[in-house]
Amino acid sequence: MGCFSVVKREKNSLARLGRLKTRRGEIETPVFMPVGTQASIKSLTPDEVWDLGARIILANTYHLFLRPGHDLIARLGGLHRFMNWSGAILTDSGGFQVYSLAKFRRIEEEGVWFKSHLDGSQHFLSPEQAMAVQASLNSDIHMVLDTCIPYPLGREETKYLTDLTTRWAVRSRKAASRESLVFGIVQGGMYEDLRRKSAREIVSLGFDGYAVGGLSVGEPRQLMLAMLEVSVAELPGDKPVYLMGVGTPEDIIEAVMRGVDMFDCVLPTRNARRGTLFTSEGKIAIKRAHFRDDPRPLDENCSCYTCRNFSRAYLRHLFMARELLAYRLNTIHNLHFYLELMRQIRQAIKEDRLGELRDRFISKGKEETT
Ligand code: PRF
Ligand code: ZN
Repeated sequence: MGCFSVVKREKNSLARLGRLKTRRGEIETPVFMPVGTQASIKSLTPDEVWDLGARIILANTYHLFLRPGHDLIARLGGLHRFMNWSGAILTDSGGFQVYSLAKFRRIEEEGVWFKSHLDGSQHFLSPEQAMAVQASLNSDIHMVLDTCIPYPLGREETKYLTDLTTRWAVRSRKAASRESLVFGIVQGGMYEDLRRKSAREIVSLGFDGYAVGGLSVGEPRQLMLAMLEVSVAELPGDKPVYLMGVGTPEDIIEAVMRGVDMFDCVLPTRNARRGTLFTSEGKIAIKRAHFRDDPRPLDENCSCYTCRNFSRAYLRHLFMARELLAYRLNTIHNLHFYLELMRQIRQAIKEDRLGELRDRFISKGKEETT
């Protein structure tokens, strides 16, 4: 039965080392899932993503439902075959994207009406349909349809949307495909008691894993961590915990220390395309003039393809000239940085030294390096 086993718990925090079993292989946790919204990790081939060490990626139901359509992907053999990715795929349900992207949305008990951000066409997504779309895509981990609770939001509205998310989770559980893993999502906004209630009710439905949603939506970092703590405290210790859409390297370490096993975030890939690069000395804005004739690699301590082969001066030139290679080289580096961070986190858990790793990152994360 168990798709997840905890291999080791860190002595000084709630961090754990785990193994997540999916149909597409076993995944070591804590893990970072690169974001492949439209069935592509932007600018990279699946082989490149694999060679960077990624074994699970995230794709979006919302986007693939609208374009090219899940039926088309199903006819072509499912998402793995369509995009030629043989690792695992987790699909987000569309809940969050409807709220962040759609031009118009109306939430009803049955589901959510929305207008496509692409062409304004009107669609309806119910909890059952979100599961059916993910079954068509044939992803390995399906997320239930949830509601997105903006920050800030009053208690009454937050309670309504949180309870609706629970009612949708009941329906999703019934509609779930047998072959894939299905994760429930905890909401509750920024209210401790609603978070606890949400977590208890979602847990009572018995999912393969649990996501903490509705965080990193503009709230102060300390509040995010506090809400994460109360949510995780209600979750079973033997199931994977996934913090959706988070975050910076520092956020990831803090969340691992609070018991989180899985992460996804657009930060490494999106920042790469905007010329913001993560290094062991902090972040670099590659467009800055003082990199114009800098012969050094982006990061002296990085072993990625980009750092082994190119200077900051060349990367700055590519970026300023908007050469397509800039996006590729920057994405390779930033994803390598995140995947390497996760390897360091797993090693630190083995050695009970996660606190040391955090302290190193906190001093480096703040300022831009020169
Ligand atoms: N729900 C879903 N996807 C998400 C979120 C959520 O709350 C977030 C919030 N950080 C990111 N992605 N379904
Ligand atoms: Zn590098």
